[in-house]
Amino acid sequence: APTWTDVRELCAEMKDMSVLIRGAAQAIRPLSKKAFLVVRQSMSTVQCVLVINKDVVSPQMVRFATSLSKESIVDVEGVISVPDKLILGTTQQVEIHVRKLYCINRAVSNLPFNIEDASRSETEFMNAEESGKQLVHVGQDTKLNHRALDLRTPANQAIFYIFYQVEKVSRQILESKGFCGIHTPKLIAGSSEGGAAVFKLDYKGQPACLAQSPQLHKQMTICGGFRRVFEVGPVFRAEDSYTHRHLCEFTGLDVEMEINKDFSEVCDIVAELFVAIFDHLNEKCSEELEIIKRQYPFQPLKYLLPERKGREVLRLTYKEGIEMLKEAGVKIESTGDLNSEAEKKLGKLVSDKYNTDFFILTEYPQEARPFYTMPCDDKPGYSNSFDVFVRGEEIISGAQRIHRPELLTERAEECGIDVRTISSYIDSFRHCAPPHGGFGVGLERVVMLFCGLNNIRKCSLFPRDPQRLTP
Ligand code: ATP
Ligand code: AMO
Repeated sequence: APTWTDVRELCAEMKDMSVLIRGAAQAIRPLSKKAFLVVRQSMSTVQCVLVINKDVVSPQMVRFATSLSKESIVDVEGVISVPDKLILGTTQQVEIHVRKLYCINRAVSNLPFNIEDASRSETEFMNAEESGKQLVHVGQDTKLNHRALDLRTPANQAIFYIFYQVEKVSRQILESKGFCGIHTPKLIAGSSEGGAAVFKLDYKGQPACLAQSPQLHKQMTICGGFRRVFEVGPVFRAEDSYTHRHLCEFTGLDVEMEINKDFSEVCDIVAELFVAIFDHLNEKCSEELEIIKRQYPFQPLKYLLPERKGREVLRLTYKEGIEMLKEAGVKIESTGDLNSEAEKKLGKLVSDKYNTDFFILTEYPQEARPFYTMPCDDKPGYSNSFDVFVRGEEIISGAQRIHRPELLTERAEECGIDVRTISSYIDSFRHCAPPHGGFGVGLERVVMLFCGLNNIRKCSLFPRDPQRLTP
C-alpha cells in the first residue's frame, strides 16, 4: 500500500512509486477527458493528473475532481511520473497520476479570495496591466479579515518560518552566553515605560494594566541574583495612531544582564546576537527568503562593516548621527529623540557612507529616554543608552539602568511617574543590585526589516492594531 508522503519530498527519484498525499486543492483545471489538480501542503505544491482510463479513472471520477471547490482538503493516491518539460506554477517538478481521490472536507464554493490571487507580486500586476490582462487584487484588510485563509500563501508560510528562526537562534545564542529564560507578569499595577500607551483594566477592583514591557520585572530579576536573563513574550502598547510599524500587541525579546565595566558590554551582546541571526537566515533559510522575495522583492541586508577585518557592526554616537544629519541639511535639534523621518534619513546617510543597513546609535540625550536610564558619567545631558537600526528603522532600544534607589526615585518623579505604583521596584534596589543593563527587541520589526517588508502586520500572525481586534 502507498505510504503517506510530504509534498515537499516528491522528486524525480521517486518515479513510478505509489504515493498518498493529503493537501488543499489549490487549483482545478478541467480539460476534455482529463483534469489537473494542484495540491498544496504549506509551501509546496504538486500537479495531480487524472486521465480517463477504463481501469482506474472513470469519467465520473474526473467530473468529481472538477467539481471540487478550491481549498477543499483531499487525499490523492497515485503514481509519480516525471514529465520532460518544466511544470509551471508548482514547486515540485513531478506529477502524480491519480488512481484514487477522496475529498476529506469540502470548502465553501465562494471563498473570499483564491490563494493564487493573494500570492501575486507587484511585478505580476504591472506585467498584466501592460499586456491588458485583468488580475484580481486582494487588499490587505481583506487578507487580514480572513487571515486563516491568507496565511496559506507561500510568502506567509515563509515569513512565519523565518520569525520562528529568529526566535530560535536568539534562544540558542543567549543560552550559550549564560542567559536564563524567564517569564514576567503581563498583568501589572502601572506603566513601565511612562506615557499613556497602556491598556488599563480592572484587577478585582484594583486599577491595573497590561505590561507595556517586561522592563521593571526583568530588572527585578537581576536584583534577585540572576546575572543574565531574557524573555520572549507579548508586549502591549495602546498605540493611538495607525502606522506601518506599530502594533498594539507585539512579541518582545527582552534581555537584561549585569555590567562589569560599561554599557558597551550590552552592545557587544546585541552585535553578536544579530550577526548570528542574520547569518543563520542567509545560510539556512535561503529557500524561504526566495519565496518571500518572489512576492515581495527585497535587497539582501548589509549588516557588517565591509572595510574592517572581522565581523564588525557599526556603532555611532547620537552626536555623530546628528552631525551627519545637519551636514546633509536636515534641520534638527541636538537634543530630543529622532523622529521617524530623521531615522530614515540617517539610515540612508549611514548606508551611503559606511555601506551597511545595520548600526547601533549610542548615547542618546537623557530627556529622550525612560526614567530608569543611566545618565552618562562624563557627558551631562546624555545617557548610557542606544537604539539599533535596520534599513533606517528602529528594531531595538537598550541602556544601562540606574541601580541606585535615590537617583531612580528622583528620575521617576522628574518624569511624572507616581512612584507609589513602582514602590516594590524601587525597594528592590534598596536591597541592593549590581550595575546592569539590557535591551528590548520587537521581533515583528526584525522580520519586517530584514525582509524589507512594508508593513508590520505582515509579520504578525493575527495582528492587533488600533482598528483591529479580530480575527
Ligand atoms: P518607535 O520609536 O519605533 O515608536 P518606541 O517604542 O521606542 O518605538 P517612541 O520612543 O515612543 O517609540 O517613539 C519614537 C519615535 O517614533 C517618535 O519620535 C515618533 O516619530 C515615532 N512614533 C512613535 N509612536 C508613533 C505613532 N503612534 N505614530 C507615528 N509615529 C510614532
Ligand atoms: P521600546 O519602547 O523602544 O523599549 O521598545 C523596544 C522595541 O520594541 C519594538 N516596539 C514595537 N513593535 C511593534 N509595535 C509597537 N507598538 C512597538 N513599540 C516598540 C521596537 C522597539 O525598538 N524597556 C525598553 C527596552 C529596554 O530598554 O530594555 C522598551 O520597551 O522594535
